[in-house]
Amino acid sequence: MTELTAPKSSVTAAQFADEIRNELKYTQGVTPEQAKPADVYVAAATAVRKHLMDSWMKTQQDMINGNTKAVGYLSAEFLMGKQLRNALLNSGLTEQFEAAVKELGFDPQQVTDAEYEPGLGNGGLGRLAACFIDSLASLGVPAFGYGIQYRYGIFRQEFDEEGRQIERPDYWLTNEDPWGHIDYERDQRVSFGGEVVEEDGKRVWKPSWSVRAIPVDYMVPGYESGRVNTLRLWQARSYDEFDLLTFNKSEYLDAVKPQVKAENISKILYPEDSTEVGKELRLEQQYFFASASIHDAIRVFYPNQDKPDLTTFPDKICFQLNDTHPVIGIPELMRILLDEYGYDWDTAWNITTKTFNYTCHTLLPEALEVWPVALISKLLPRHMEIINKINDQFMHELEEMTDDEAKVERMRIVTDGDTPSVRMAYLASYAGEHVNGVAELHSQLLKDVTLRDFSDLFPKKFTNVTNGVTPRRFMKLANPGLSDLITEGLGTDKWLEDLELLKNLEPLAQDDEFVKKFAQVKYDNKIKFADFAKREYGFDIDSSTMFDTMIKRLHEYKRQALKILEVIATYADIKSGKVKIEDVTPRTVIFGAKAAPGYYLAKMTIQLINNVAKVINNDPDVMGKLKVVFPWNYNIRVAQYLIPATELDEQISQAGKEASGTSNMKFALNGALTVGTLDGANVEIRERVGADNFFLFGMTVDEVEKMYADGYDPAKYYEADPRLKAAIDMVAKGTFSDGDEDTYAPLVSDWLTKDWFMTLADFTAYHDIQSEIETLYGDQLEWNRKAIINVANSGYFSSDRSIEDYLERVWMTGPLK
Ligand code: GLS
Repeated sequence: MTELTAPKSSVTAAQFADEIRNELKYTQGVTPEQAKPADVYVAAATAVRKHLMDSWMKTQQDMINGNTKAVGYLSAEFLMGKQLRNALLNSGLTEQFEAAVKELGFDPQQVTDAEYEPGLGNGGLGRLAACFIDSLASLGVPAFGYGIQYRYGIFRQEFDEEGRQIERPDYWLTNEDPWGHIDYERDQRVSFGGEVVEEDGKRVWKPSWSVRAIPVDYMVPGYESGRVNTLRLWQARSYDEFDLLTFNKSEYLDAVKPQVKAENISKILYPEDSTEVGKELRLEQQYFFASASIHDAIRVFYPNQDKPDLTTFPDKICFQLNDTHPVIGIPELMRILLDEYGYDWDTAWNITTKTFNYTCHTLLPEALEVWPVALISKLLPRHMEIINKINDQFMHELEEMTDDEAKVERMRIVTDGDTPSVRMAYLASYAGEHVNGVAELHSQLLKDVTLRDFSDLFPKKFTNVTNGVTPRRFMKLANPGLSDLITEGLGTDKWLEDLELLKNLEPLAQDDEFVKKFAQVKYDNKIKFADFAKREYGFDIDSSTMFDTMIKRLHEYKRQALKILEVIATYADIKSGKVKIEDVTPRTVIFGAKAAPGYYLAKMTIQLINNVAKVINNDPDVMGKLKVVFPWNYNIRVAQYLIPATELDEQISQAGKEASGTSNMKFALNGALTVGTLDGANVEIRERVGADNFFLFGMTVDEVEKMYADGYDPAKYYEADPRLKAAIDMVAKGTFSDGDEDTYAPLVSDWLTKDWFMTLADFTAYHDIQSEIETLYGDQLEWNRKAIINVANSGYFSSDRSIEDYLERVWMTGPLK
């Protein structure tokens, strides 16, 4: 239907087939006849990488020689997804790949399926980092992503017979990783422990152990920009592989202890999302990648210089702290400047405060990291001294600025008390040049509540950058049908670089022919998802039902419980005859969610959803009308099938808890309608697509606050709404646990006595909006018109726009000249 959107590479399909043959022979040592799809995948990936090599090297050269400040995006997570399709798209080799692989006798789908998806992130925060580095490269901005190459990513989720979540290790690196280039020559030493001593009037850190940080480089090709940036992920290795002395004493296991200790640092991604994990190893990880990355930036920008003039450092690069995880980089840069390069405190402070910016990604107080002073002192004693000095300086400044002693006390970076601790968000808010939230509402709440004292005293620091998503992966790759239709409708494919062009689709929402084509694309995507779900999970899904989807980490504040209680109540309505079966809009309710392994209620909710699915899906009374499916191990690949197929998107968190959300943007761009609360970026989506094209329900932030203040009693809501009561009673009485009343007792008790996120209080409103949804769904032309209006007005949510906002409001830099 359309021409290729990627730049045409001059390579022909036949040449590309030869390149693949060559790689098969010289890299894998197999003939095309012996090759498996996985071999062809590795060969194709290696070939694509070679195509990108010149641009990659040139981008690095231009960055070092040029006068454009670079961005270092420091993030503990990069949830990249599969790379091959994206690299092909951005290097203009998609068609050649398809033809070459077929010529070699393989199915392109099987070849791309052979790629194992790395799971180096938990959810939205890690995926955002991946979208941002795609946009930085696409806009031609010189940038590094800096993070950790975890040996094990987020756990692989399975469900057992009882529907419980089982966590299995994710051995992604035991498969070939053709994208990562390990660079032993550009390693860094990262040290820990020991003590600080006074030598010649100077504080000198004598660490007790060190690890070797080895960079693994991933190319990040921009879309149609000719630029290829770098994602540099650090791997921890030991300097002392082996202690021969211990070995010779026959203490074999002890002999490898130092190696194990060092390599543990990059072993595993903490499977937590928006929750505090106060683990020593986690602090080691944070320091490990922050320290290696800062040293690396100095190496890159001051090559072969013993005594570089680091007062120019903030002109070369600025670091974005993606949440509090890399904030230990602040005292680390201070230490490097003071101890390694001999700058005085004021000069070092001046450089440091011009270098860092901080993005906060949460509103949950427990997710703002706080490290005990004792732990930092043990692992990083010199850093603790520096943090104390920063705190003292800050307290002095505050005393000059305000007479409000209580406020000064509240703002301490290093707290007193039983367990003196360092508040990393406060350290970042003081030392960072800018602080931003990730959606309008979130940034406002940061200023009004979470970081209020800071915003009062340093109002200029605070800004907002609303999140975004890359249209390349989440539209072009995930939804080729819609992409082609958009290109046809707009008469150009430039929208992939300038997503606001989607606005021009709006008039087409009144063109019935276009609306029907749009509906057909959606239907095709539903069939594609149903096929995928059958193939991979064995689910039977009826593509003529409404696809109603909730995908996100399982967390109480996100309120999967609200959705499943509504499903149960609907089931009860049908069973009791209260609702006539012929009046029910057939729905397939689809969940995707991992729960943190230690999060008891979240895991119980997963179990409940699975067992509700079991009961409902096997009940002939509701067959064809209501179905629940829960594909396990939700990841980016599943998302790329599911989002384009979804008609109704659930964004139903308690108002004031979801910082932004980014799946809401992906859904709107792929033509789903949202049912949601006024939370995170939902607010901005609704503003843009229009109140008539968004199903709003539930309490606002102010109403929630008032209810907390007045005292919230969930039992009142249980008593007041018979549907809610019936649903909870079914759970309590064992309908979904073979009659056992204990299975979900903790969940039921939490709902009835605590319900911190007010699921029960919003239940009735949530149900009421469902009838509106069903009425509209009954008129498919109208429904799809509204879906098109959603697509047309969501161009703002491109991560290209987010990056442009960062360039203007935070980084003060731009594309390479
Ligand atoms: C998160 C927030 O919970 C999301 O609302 C947000 O969209 C995302 C990216 O800004 O960051 N914070 C977090 O710790 N995990 C997230 O997904």
